[in-house]
Amino acid sequence: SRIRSKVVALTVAAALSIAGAVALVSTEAAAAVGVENEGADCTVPALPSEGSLPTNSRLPDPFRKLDNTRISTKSDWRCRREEIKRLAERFVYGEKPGKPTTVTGTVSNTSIIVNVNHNGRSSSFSASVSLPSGTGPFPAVVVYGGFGADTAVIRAAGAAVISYDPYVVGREGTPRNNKQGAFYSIYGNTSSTGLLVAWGWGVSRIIDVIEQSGGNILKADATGVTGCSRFGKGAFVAGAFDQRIALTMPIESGSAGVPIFRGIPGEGAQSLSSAYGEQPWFGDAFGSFTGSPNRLPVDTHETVAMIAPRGLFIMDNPHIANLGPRSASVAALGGAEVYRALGAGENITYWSDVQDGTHCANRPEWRTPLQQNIQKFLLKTGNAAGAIRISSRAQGNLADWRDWTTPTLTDSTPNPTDTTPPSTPGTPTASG
Ligand code: MCU
Repeated sequence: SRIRSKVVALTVAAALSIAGAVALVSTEAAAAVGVENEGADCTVPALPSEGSLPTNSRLPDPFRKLDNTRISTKSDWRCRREEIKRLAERFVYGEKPGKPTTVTGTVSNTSIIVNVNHNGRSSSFSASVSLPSGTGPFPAVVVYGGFGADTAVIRAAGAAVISYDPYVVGREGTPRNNKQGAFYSIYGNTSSTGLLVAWGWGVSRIIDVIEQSGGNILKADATGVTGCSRFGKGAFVAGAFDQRIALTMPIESGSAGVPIFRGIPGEGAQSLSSAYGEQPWFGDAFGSFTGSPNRLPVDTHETVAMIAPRGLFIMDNPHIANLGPRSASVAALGGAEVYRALGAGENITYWSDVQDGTHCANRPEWRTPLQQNIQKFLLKTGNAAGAIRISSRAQGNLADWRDWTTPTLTDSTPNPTDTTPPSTPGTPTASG
């Protein structure tokens, strides 16, 4: 009987360790289930041709599908978002290719190395890592370039900082027909994709490497992105095009960033043709629209909406009209309607109520909301409500810009823990 109890004990121990191993495997699987683009499998009707686009001085209705019907459920949003993504790629930013055939690399306490192979071409780049104090694994914020973002507050809040040099992935100062950098080494120097998407592609490949790294140093499901000015444009677009990014934080992004394209001429912000010509930030196709933004079938309130329901903290400067802060507030208010319809109105913050007018200054007003956003979306320890704090110096009015209303989306997504059998079609229900 002593032997027997020992066998039982061993069996229990074995069963426990198998259960433990299974739990470990499924936890790892759960941490790696992030998908860059959840609507990749949606069937999208043919996009309108450039010549057929109507002129519309108001913001396009984010809830109206290409087939001209409006979505009615929250689960309809997934494929409507895909339509917006395709329109934004075709007419504004250029196409973001899917995950390359091979992505490998390493994560250490000090750096991330990314190696990409696709269609017989390869490229590599790296980014440096700076961990917060304490014990990992840590969430991380990818910080574009070296200015504007408050890296001390990010690390003090408990997230690592990944210092990312976007220029190694997409250089500035090149003509559109000879683009350079890791993205263009893979997809060609004449790719019509602009720098903002190329830079975002680099962030996506960093996340691929974090996912594959085993999660001992950095967590794969807790990545944020931020940057100021041209890197605010970049952070905004990166967050829109990768649904694994849990928190997007553009700072003072200006034209080609958050401000609605339709508002820029009236506000006197950097003109669209100036932004288009200054650097290949936009995709090449945007060149046909710099003088006629009213023909665009998408606007940036829908780039905001592509980020919904994920964390979004837009920081803006109301003191510099060149940055288009009024137009940026309209983009935030318009996009926030999609957040609200999805039941996630608390996940978006827009904050331009700041004193110092210096572009990309380190601002005390943003410290608390920055910390709260990191806690809520990256550490997952907080639940602070989002805030819309628009400076009275640069207050846009959404009502002037829309002719659509926000629908009440019914939630048709089945509750996975609900065991009641589905109702038979045609059977009347109590609610009628
Ligand atoms: C606001 O972002 C840009 C702006 O679009 C450019 O015209 C200017 O040259 O640079 C700004 C910037 O990136 O400043 C750091």
